Amino acid sequence: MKLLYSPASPYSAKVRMAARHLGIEVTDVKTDSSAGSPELLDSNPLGKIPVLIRKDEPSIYDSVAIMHYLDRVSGGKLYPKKPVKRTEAEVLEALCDGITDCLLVIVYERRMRPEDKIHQPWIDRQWDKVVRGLDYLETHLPKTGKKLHGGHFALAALIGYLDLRFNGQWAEGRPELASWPDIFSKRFSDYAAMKSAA
Ligand SMILES: N[C@@H](CCC(=O)N[C@@H](CS)C(=O)NCC(=O)O)C(=O)O
Repeated sequence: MKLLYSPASPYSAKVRMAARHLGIEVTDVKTDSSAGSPELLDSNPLGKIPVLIRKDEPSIYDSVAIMHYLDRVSGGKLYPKKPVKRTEAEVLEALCDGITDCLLVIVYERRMRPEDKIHQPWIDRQWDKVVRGLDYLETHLPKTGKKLHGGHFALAALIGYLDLRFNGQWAEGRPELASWPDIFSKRFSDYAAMKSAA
């Protein structure tokens, strides 16, 4: 299987870490989503990464569908079995991915628009969501024992992206969240190498 990804992409980091954790072999193919390569557009009409390309079978996107596929391939090792715990893990992933969505909206607003067209109230609205989400996480961190699940990888991907693009803007006043990567790294030693990077 091939994974179209980019080193900075937080959703790519989430699925790459999950695949590594599960021991599922995936060949990473660096892909610039803004270049709109035929391989990307043929495998995902949305032109977004990550995309998992399988031999003679349809490609899989988005990152949540890839996570659920990895869960099935691994025989159910990526999400808890008990329904209540599973829902908790899925909602944690949704929250972390949702915060990441807001961060990307901010990054794209600044990157894609000419300076005089950047709409600060829109950025502020997204940042308010980020602040509420991070404050919630500060007091509702998941138990991080031996068994990692999709929610942990989404949280790790989010923090990696915050460090990459919003360094110095999120950790202050959130000591639990800021130190969570140390706990996570003890359970997943490849974190430093696999989180979002420039
Ligand atoms: N909901 C999607 C979001 C994927 C996404 O937005 N990926 C970004 C890179 S991190 C992308 O490909 N952006 C290019 C674009 O939107 O055209 C997922 O979870 O996979």
